[in-house]
Amino acid sequence: MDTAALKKELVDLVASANDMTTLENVRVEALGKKGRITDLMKTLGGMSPEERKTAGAELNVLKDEIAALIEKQASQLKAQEMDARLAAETLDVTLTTRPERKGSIHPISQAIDEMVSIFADMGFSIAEGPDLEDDFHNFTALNFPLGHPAREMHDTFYLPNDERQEGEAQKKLLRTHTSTVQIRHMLKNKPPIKIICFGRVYRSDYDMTHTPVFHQMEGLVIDKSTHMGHLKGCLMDFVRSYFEIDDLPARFRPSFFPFTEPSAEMDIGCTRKEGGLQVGKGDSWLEVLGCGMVHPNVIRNCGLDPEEYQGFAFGMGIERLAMLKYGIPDLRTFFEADTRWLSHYGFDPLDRPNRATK
Ligand code: 2NM
Repeated sequence: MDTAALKKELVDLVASANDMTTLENVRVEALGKKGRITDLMKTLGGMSPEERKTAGAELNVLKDEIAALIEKQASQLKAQEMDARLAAETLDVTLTTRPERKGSIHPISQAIDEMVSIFADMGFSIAEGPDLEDDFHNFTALNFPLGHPAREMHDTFYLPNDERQEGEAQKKLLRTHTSTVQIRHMLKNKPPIKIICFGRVYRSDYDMTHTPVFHQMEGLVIDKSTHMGHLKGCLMDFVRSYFEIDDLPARFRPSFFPFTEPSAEMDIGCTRKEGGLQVGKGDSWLEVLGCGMVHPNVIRNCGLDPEEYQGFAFGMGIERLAMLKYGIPDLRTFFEADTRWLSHYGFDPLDRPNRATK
């Protein structure tokens, strides 16, 4: 039995195993159930007691030596694998932003971020709802009676008729305003309610100042004694904060919406010269939003008692407010996804939404 030759052979095999799979194969070949050393162990039975003693001792030493070598080789291979992984997965956190990356925040997203920041500070939460709506949530619950001309005024996109539809209230449509979100919120939550919502709205209308899709922001406050003074204070604070002008003048003009009574439109001060427009104290007025005290019928339609609860709501077009703040002249460019427009009017992703500093 030439254990010296076998040892040399096995030591070379272990040393040349450059990955864990090969090393495991070497281990099986040397020490496995049918391995080289194991096979020799099995011959011990046929030996004389004298021979068996020396050969057995030699084989045991060889077995331990090879096992130790495999162990050592395995830990070296694991260390090598880890070094290679660490090298491959290195992340240089000192790298600056890459100039070839031209992504920017769309002005609509920027305006929404700024609005969220302002209303969050006033204690509002964000509510959400579906774009695909039904007649009940878009019109009926909002006090638009059946056959009311205001339904047609909205240039609604209706979905093709569906035989599963049971009646008018289930008629599917694309929401014409985000007030649907407030209706859903009131149906599911108890006052006090203090929410804002943002989203796409759809109206079949296309000209210089109208696109079939645009974005709205709406707010709703409902409690036992919420009144018009709260509405005025909240919206004054909002426009001054949003336009970052502490003494921005504002006025409320009577208006009409089916879902509010009384209803009003809010104007802010501005100056117009040579076709241009500047927001701030001036000789002219500019309409920025609609608002009012939620109609008792709407409160009742949402399962609340109008004798107990009342509140105010408001709504505005986000494109319009973004155009005014960021000096964007043409509404339709918002939807063209022109990369030159985006890099000109877009915002740095690393900017925080800017806020008026008091
Ligand atoms: C506006 C103007 C006035 C409004 C009303 C409601 C609801 F669901 F509470 F009745 N949500 N939004 C509202 C009121 C919207 O947009 C010009």
